[in-house]
Amino acid sequence: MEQFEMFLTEEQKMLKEMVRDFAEKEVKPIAAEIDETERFPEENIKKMAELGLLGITYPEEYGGSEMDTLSYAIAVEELSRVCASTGITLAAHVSLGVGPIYYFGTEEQRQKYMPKLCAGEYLGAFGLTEPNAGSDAGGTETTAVRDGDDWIINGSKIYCTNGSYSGTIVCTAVTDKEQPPSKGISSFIVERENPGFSVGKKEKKLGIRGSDTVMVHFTDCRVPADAQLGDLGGGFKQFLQTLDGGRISIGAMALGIAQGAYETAVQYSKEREQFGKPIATFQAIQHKIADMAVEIEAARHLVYHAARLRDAGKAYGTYGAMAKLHASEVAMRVTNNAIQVLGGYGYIQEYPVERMFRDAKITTIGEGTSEIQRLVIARNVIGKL
Ligand code: COS
Repeated sequence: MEQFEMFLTEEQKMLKEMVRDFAEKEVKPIAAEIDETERFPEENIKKMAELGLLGITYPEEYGGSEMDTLSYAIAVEELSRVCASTGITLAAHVSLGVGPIYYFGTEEQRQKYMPKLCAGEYLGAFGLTEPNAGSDAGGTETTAVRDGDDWIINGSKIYCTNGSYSGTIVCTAVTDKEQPPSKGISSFIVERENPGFSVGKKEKKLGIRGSDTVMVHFTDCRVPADAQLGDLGGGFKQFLQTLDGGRISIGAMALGIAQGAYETAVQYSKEREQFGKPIATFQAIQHKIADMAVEIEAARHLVYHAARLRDAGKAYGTYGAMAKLHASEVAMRVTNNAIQVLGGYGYIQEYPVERMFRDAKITTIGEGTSEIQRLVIARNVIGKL
């Protein structure tokens, strides 16, 4: 059924095979346990670094693997097929933790941080969302005030993925409150050793329970002038650009979750017998499986298309939003139907579909809710009125 593979390059096929192998051997066996115990799988982060996944899209000169966006999407898809917690950990690191440093950093900042981030010595995180600034991320209340050669940051960020384990957190803060958000917010690279930085409450979540989601606090957090990332006042556009790319990886995560649930449902339907024959022989089940297959293929086309647009240097923001919107909603429907195919067995932890159902939900929320994706798409389709 995996006919899309014929359009992958040899390098992309090899990458897919390598990540599938790693996911099956090292990630799948612990997926249920890290969900149950809410344990962050540090051991697998190290292994992903060894496989070159933590710097997958970044140049070799900074320790990266210099692969394309589609390869990255495939890696996140393959991990999420068995464990979405691991998929999102990689996506948050690559797109949100490392991306801003590579795309907006100076050569010195790249040299200082990227090799460590690509090698897994540091995990990367991103601090954007605040208690009062979610979809309206321009409502940022964290501030950064200049003090001699330093910046003093005050505020808190919530839902920070990888926050407890990160070496660096790229955070946004208001540097000029007289300006509108698009000119008054700046970005900073905060290191976990910077005085005044602390990790707060760990969230208890519906899904992706093996991923690390914490509050982080900046209390008179002192960072040097060269921690400022990109132009002063350029933080708002930086994070919108960062999210444009990140949304492709959340689409890939949703796609992987849907694929995993679908495969489980197909296999089960062939093995489970009721009324004297496999339930896969019943049209009621066949139609569910057909719908899942079509929706997953459509989602895959959108996700891969957005990735290919990015790789071709074309505008991809709208397609990234479409890919995330569609794939995340497909993940919800497919995991729901997969549970239905498995019946009572789907509802209990003996099979992975109940975990996948819970994990899917975050993909309709993180890196912009489905409502924000529709807003972004509509603005691009309709244009300014
Ligand atoms: N990339 C770069 N710049 C962008 C951009 C993009 N994708 N989209 C908009 N901009 C620019 C605009 O051109 C505008 O620039 P000027 O002020 O120079 O004209 C500026 O950014 C402000 O844009 P806009 O007026 O459209 O901002 P709004 O506040 O109306 O809306 C939305 C922005 C709602 C789209 C944005 O806040 C958003 O995506 N929110 C969701 C945030 C999110 O995903 N949070 C979850 C984070 S999980 S880590």
